This record gives sequence, C-alpha cells and structure tokens, in this order.
Amino acid sequence: MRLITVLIPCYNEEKGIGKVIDNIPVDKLNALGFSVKTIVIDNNCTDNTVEIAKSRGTIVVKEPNKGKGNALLKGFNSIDKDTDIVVMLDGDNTYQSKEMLRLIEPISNDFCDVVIGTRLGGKINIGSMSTFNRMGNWTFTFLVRLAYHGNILDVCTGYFAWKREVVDSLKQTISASGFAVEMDMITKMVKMGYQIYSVPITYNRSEKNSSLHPIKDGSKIFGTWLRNLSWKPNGYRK
Ligand SMILES: Nc1nc2c(ncn2[C@@H]2O[C@H](COP(=O)(O)OP(=O)(O)OP(=O)(O)O)[C@@H](O)[C@H]2O)c(=O)[nH]1
Ligand SMILES: [Mg+2]
Repeated sequence: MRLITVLIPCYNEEKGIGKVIDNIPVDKLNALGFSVKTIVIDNNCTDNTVEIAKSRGTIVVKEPNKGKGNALLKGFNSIDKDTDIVVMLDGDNTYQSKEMLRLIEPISNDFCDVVIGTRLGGKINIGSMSTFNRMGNWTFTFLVRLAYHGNILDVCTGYFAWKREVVDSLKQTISASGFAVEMDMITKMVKMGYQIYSVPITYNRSEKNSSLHPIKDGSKIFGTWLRNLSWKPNGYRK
C-alpha cells in the first residue's frame, strides 16, 4: 500500500471540518492501493475544531504562529517518512474531499509531480467567490503564466497534491506565513522544475465569514509574485 497524508490547516473550522474529514474517499483510495492518514493542523483554534477532528480519530498537531503558511509548514514537518503523496485542502468545506481522487491519479501514474485543483477552470458555485476575488485570481494566474511560464490554471487554489519529494523541497524553501503561501509555493515549484498540472474542481460557498482581506492579502500575494521573480532554486532543482 502507498501512503497518502492529507493535511488540513485550520483556524476555527468547527462548521466544516467534520464534513471535510468524513468525505475523504478512504474506501475508494484503499481499493486503489492507498492507505490514508489525515492530519489537522490546529492554528490556535478557539472553537470545537480540535474536538471534532479527534472524535474522528484524526491526528491533530498544533501550530502556535498564526497564518495558513505557518500551519502548512507545520503539516509538512509532521508527515511520516513513508508518505508517498501529500494532499492539502482547506478545513472550511469549500473544496470537496471526494474530488481528491482526481488530484491523486496523475501523480500516482507519474504523469507529473504536482496537481492543483482549479476553481477557475472548474465549477465556482453561487456565492463562493466574489467578482472582485475572481478577477484577482484570474489576474494572478495570468501573471504567473506570463512571468514564470508555469502551466497553472488557478494560482490561489487551496487544493494541492504533491509527490512526497516535492514537499521535502518546499519545506526548505517556502517563506510566506499567510495567504500568500500558494503563490509562494507555485512560483518556487515552477522555478525548481517540477511538473505541475491542473484538474477541474468544485468550489463551494463557505459557511463562515470570509477572513481573506482582498486588498491586504492581495497586496501580499502580489509582493510574493514580485519577490520570487529573483528567487533562485540553487540546490533545489528537480
Ligand atoms: N484565516 C485564517 N485561516 C487559517 C489560518 N491558519 C490556517 N488557516 C486555514 O487556511 C484555510 C483557508 O482559510 P480561509 O479563511 O478559508 O481563506 P480563503 O479560503 O482564502 O477565503 P474565504 O474562505 O473566502 O474566507 C482554512 O482551512 C483556514 O482554517 C489563519 O491564521 N487564519
Ligand atoms: Mg475558505
């Protein structure tokens, strides 16, 4: 059996986390020859996220420094050494856990090193993404394609699957602590020479209030795009 580790970074996700964990297609993955281990990263949750995750038998690790980037790095540092494929998705049930199968297939068949789920090329359900955020996501995606020549179809997505070796490189190189982490990872992975492809996914409305600040977080994402133009992969080439 090959091992898939699923990472779910969480800051107060009591409304969504149970559904995200329950809908991971464990039986289908087992039938395809994968065992599944799920790790919730508790990023200073003050609600019932941790209790809900533990009630499902899920491993919970704690990251005291706030920000999705910090939480994800903690997740990268918590995976077992025998993990073959790493998956990340948000804990707010805006991404569909069952669609994980689609992200894993191209990696398990050695088609590529990284798969991202694209909302822009997929289904954006009503109320899940404002027009402003959609324009921002298209713009950032275009900028990455233009300047980095990455074959990317949604640079701010929260759904990823990686070959384990890619995560080993990323954990030494990512530096964004918050919502710019996806831009940081994608631009660096392109420069490191990893093959990245996109599959269409569904994006659903979040049941919680949005914590993403379009202008403040958008500026940080743009800053990361700009800064990484001069980033050099040095020893981290594929
Ligand atoms: N807001 C926030 N989210 C975090 C933090 N650390 C980890 N996360 C998780 O990162 C994921 C994405 O965060 P969201 O707040 O859903 O951000 P988003 O999906 O970009 O935007 P909206 O859902 O529209 O608010 C979720 O699973 C969060 O729980 C943190 O410090 N702040
Ligand atoms: Mg969200």
